[in-house]
Amino acid sequence: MSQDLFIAPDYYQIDALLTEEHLLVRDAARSWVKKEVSPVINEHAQNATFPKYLVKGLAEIGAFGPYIPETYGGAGLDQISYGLLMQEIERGDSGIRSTASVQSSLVMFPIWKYGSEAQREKYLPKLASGEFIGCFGLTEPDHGSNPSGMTTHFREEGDHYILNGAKMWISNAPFADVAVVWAKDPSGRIHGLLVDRGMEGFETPETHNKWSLRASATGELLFKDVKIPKENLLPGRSGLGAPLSCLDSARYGIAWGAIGVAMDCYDTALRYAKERIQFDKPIAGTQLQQKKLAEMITEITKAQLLAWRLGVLKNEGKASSAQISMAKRNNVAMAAAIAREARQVLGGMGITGDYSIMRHMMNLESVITYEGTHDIHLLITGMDITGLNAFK
Ligand code: TGC
Ligand code: FAD
Repeated sequence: MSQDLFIAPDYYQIDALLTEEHLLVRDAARSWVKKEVSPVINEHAQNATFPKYLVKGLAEIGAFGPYIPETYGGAGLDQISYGLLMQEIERGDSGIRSTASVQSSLVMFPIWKYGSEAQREKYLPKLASGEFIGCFGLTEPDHGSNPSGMTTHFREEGDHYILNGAKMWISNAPFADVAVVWAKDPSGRIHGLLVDRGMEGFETPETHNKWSLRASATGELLFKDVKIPKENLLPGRSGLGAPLSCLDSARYGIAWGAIGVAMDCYDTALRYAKERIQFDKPIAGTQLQQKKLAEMITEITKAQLLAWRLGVLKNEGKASSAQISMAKRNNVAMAAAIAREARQVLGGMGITGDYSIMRHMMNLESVITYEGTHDIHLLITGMDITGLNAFK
């Protein structure tokens, strides 16, 4: 990939709304991405390999459990710092951000919120340091948007539970040390179980042949009569609301992450348009390219303000699930539209791995689908404003 010359746009001086701590956290992540992610990411995406050696650095910048208390190894930061971290990491690559958001919001968060003290002490410090990698198993082959229909189930047998079923499309699955798995008890109630790698009957085959999120490892979780010690059940909450509350946290992070992608695409397109000469002048001097660039910075600015305000509400404990859905949906669609326009600004060069845009564009096809599809988030907003459920 060509040298990472990224300069972050801040058209409405949003930096002035951030604290010194926010800026420190963000700038450290920004430098780390420039130094460690940008030089290697194209090769990993081309080869469909996850750069596992980046895990240590992710832990060092506080990307694993940013808002988990320091007593459990987390960074003890607020929600805006968490968002800024996701923004910077996703500016590098959505797949790397996936690893961080799964680890933080979908693995550490449920263990912290719904786990026993023994589970917190056993898992959280190792997850925070990157010694352990986790994954989150909700989606099944026949139940994606509708996880309440899941068929993965467990029953009691002596001092153990016996778990059977299958999960699909699971980020980090092929190498995760621990999986947070959502399964039904005999009464049909959903619970979270901690399934450790190496448990007999538990397999994690990798999913190949992806055109998107290629630098992230995706896999299945297969359970055949897996014996789960009773102390591995998350005791603090059951029902679908438990996994959905984890999704709220991850979706919030994605709302920020998508801004990182959009900023990267805009910045690349702006620089290219100023340098590329056609018809004896920079293409940035043409009205058509200015329209693209002006619309990009307008949409980025709107998304930045949405994310920042959501962060404030989240810090105050006032952000609703529906508000999070709106921001995830809007910001990912915004980034996808910008990636597509920015790719065109670069002409033929835009399709090469010398620039990040096409990789971002392909990654966003996953981001717009996972953590609730674009349609599902619209229906959540629709239900919130009308009080009427259009899912079923
Ligand atoms: P519904 O009847 O509406 O709700 C069931 C219970 O859950 C509560 N609830 C929530 N709680 C917390 N946070 C939320 N966002 C919640 N939404 C609903 C609700 O109050 C109710 O509680 P209770 O106590 O009354 O039982 O459930 P439903 O079956 O009608 O489904 C609603 C729907 C469609 C919105 C939900 O199923 C949904 O969000 N579907 C999308 C599935 C999804 O997002 N899957 C993501 C899988 S994980 C993933 O993609 C990780 S990718 C990670 C990466 O690599 O970055
Ligand atoms: P479906 O639910 O089958 O949806 C297909 C289409 O139908 C979509 O366009 C959808 O919007 C639409 N649709 C569905 N229901 C309705 C409705 N009621 N009204 C109108 N339209 C509707 N899951 C995990 O549990 N953990 C992970 O770590 C994880 N990582 C992922 C990584 C990647 C790369 C990908 C691609 C997915 C990942 N997922 C993960 C799964 C992801 O959350 C699901 O793909 C997503 O929730 C959609 O489910 P589905 O693919 O089964 O699509």
